[in-house]
Amino acid sequence: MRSARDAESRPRRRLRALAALLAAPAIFGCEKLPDIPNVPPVASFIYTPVSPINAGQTPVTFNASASRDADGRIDSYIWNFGDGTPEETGGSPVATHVFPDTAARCIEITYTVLLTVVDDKGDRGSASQTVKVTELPVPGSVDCR
Ligand SMILES: [Ca+2]
Repeated sequence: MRSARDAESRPRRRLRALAALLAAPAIFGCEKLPDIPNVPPVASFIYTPVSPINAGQTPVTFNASASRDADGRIDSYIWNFGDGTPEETGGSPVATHVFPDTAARCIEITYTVLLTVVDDKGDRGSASQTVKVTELPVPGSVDCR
């Protein structure tokens, strides 16, 4: 008697399991969490010295340590010094740069330095600052007069 009942209920149990399986996507489909969007990094930097910066002479240290990524980390720092030199990419937040000595004399040239930081998800953030570079007088001459 017992075995007969078992035999009868087995297909019914299978049917119930199948129904649950088919219903599962409908029940859990709407509960599937959406992908959490990445928070892009925020770029920030300082540089020293600020003045005087002499063309072809003064090494300027740029420090992007204040850059942040709220939900991850910054993998690379891309520096565009705005003076025609190639972009510099590195994993360190600190870069040193000497602005080129151009043919110009006795003037101040303003360059725009652009920093782009890339986080561990490949998203980017940028910040820029202007840097004033002094073109010195012709070598040998005392001043610009
Ligand atoms: Ca991020």
